[in-house]
Amino acid sequence: MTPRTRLVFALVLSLAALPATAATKVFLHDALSKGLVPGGTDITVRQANSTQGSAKVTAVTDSAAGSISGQYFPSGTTGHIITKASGGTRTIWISDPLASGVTISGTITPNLWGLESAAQCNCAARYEVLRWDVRRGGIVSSLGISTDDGMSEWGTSAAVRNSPTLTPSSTAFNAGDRIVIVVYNDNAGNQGSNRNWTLDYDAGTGVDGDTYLSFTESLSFSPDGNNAPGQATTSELRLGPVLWEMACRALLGLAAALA
Ligand SMILES: [Ca+2]
Ligand SMILES: [Ca+2]
Repeated sequence: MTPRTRLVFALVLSLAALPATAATKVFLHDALSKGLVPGGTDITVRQANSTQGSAKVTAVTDSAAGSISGQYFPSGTTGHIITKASGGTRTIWISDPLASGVTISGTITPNLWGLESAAQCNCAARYEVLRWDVRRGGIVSSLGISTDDGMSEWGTSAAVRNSPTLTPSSTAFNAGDRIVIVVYNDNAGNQGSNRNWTLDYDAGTGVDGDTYLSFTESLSFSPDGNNAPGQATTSELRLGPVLWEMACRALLGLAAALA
């Protein structure tokens, strides 16, 4: 064996020794997240993690007539971000803090359960995945949003939708970062007015409401809690320049003494 062949052989062996990555289901729950997401109280932030739910709950979103596009976070346009109740508060999901750093780049597959109030609703959904940065204490980037008009219309009986999948922009998450999941209303054809559709979530395995996004990567989460960086108080902000000036003067004095 040449040294080069040995090197290739060793590389192949070391790659084979790496632990296999297992897909992770990130379930949507009804409980509110304990994490702080700046942006006011007009968006309810619910918990997401890899723990299976047990009892179905619902989020009901009113239809908006016509074609819906350009959904984005944190859109306040009626008929974009889904609501917990008809005409109610927008709701999104944020995961518990990631226990360790991970780069998310593999296919994200939805498993969303839902139904529409009437066939004339012509209602469907889109979803977006974003990164919440523990160092910044806020959402810093989007990994991508599922295709516009990409999901087939909900039926009037609850059923699951497993497409479209999302190919995320490869994004490095640090330990403590969180995965944000936003579900949007979308049209399937011309959305009819005065209808609504329901997302079922937080249920047990394989039943109506077993709603999650499946990530290619192996993800593990720390217990939830507010891990955002502390905010500087007004007095600290005022004291900052004074302390800086004192430090500069001390250094200048030291330099003068040493000269
Ligand atoms: Ca659309
Ligand atoms: Ca229809």
